[in-house]
Amino acid sequence: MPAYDETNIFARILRGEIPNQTVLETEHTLAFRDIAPKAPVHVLVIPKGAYVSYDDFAANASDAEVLDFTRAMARLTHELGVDLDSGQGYRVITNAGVHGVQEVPHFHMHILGGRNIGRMVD
Ligand code: DGP
Repeated sequence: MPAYDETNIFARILRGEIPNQTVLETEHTLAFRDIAPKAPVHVLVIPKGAYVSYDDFAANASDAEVLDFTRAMARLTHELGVDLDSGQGYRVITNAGVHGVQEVPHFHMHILGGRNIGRMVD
């Protein structure tokens, strides 16, 4: 696992050095609007802990962090109005490393919705 880069943009957001449009904050998790939204709903969900990628987070975060993050994701789909009860739906993706074309090396999930996202994987 590459060393965590404390200067990455999401670390700076977590330190309050860069503003963001927060949609949810819990003990271990922050969710905010993507700066370049690809859909009407495009929210990034990040753990507050220093994890580079999904596999880093899933392997090394505490149970409390993983549960908090997972429950925050569920709460967000509901509060953003894209959960299945809304009749809409959504896509969750995470990009990791070179082949995943990860831009920011702090683990994050994208929640995309508000339009038909189309198929990416057949
Ligand atoms: P990726 O690492 O490839 O999953 O993409 C990172 C995403 O982060 C991309 O959709 C744009 C977004 N992003 C980059 N810089 C900022 C920023 O300063 N603020 C916000 N809100 N989003 C950002």
